[in-house]
Amino acid sequence: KIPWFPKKISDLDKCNHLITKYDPDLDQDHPGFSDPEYRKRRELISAQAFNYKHGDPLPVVVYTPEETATWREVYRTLSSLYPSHACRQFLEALGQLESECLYGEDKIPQLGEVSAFLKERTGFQLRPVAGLLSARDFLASLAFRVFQCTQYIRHPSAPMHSPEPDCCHELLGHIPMLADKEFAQFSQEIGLASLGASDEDIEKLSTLYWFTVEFGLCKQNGTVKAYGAGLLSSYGELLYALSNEPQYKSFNPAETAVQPYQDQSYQPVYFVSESFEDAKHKLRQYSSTIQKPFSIRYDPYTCSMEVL
Ligand code: H2B
Ligand code: FE
Repeated sequence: KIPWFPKKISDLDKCNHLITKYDPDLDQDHPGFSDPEYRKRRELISAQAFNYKHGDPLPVVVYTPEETATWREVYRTLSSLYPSHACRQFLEALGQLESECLYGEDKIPQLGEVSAFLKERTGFQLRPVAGLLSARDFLASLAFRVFQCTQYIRHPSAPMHSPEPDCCHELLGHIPMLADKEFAQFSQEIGLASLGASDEDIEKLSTLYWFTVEFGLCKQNGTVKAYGAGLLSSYGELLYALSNEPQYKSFNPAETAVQPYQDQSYQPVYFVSESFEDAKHKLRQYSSTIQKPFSIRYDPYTCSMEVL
């Protein structure tokens, strides 16, 4: 039996299954667990995401001075590392976002503006999400060039670390990369491969996503740079990944898809791609080995899947 999957972009309204791991209401180790005010704030922002339907304007969050101060600290600290540690595509997009005044340390960018920026460049658009989504739902949205974005910010007691995705991770880690054409295509193809896939294949595609979109490294002019959002939004791990401590392997989907990963500490191994183009070709080859009783094509005119 083929698992249900979205056939048109508005079906993403049904891809809203959250995973409660790292939820500040349930996880005692979350830095916001014993802060009722923080949890109340999170609830308000979550409610906006829960009520969102495809086609609605993206919710605006009026951030407090304290939230903006957290953003400023994260932005400043990470920005100091980007010129030496981030890949060219990331630096280019971040430069554009800054020169268009969408990004800066004094204001947390609003999803609506950022979504319009991406749409012009790669056709990616954003939708708000209340927290960590199931891998199946998260990957399915990528197939439609939709990126699910959290809007709350991490707890002020731990500005340099968040156990779950937050707006610093999405805006600094993911958004600049999604403005690159090759990378956008790579992301969409992981999504397309996931539609109707078995649970085991979803697990493998999640692992691939983890070691590329979240923690990937790539070669550039003979040196290794970061393109993964988990790295580009974590000062500590960005330094670590590009130090001589961790092990490097070259990106090879069949091997990468079964590599055990860490979501509580730094990765034991990082995968290095030759280029996004090369990664995309290898991924395509890998996807064709996933057994499915149908084939699929995305029709960008109607934003729907053609199932053959
Ligand atoms: N949900 C959200 N909201 N953001 C993510 O970055 C994310 C997710 N990543 N769910 C997914 C899971 C990823 O870890 C893979 C696909 O499992
Ligand atoms: Fe992420």
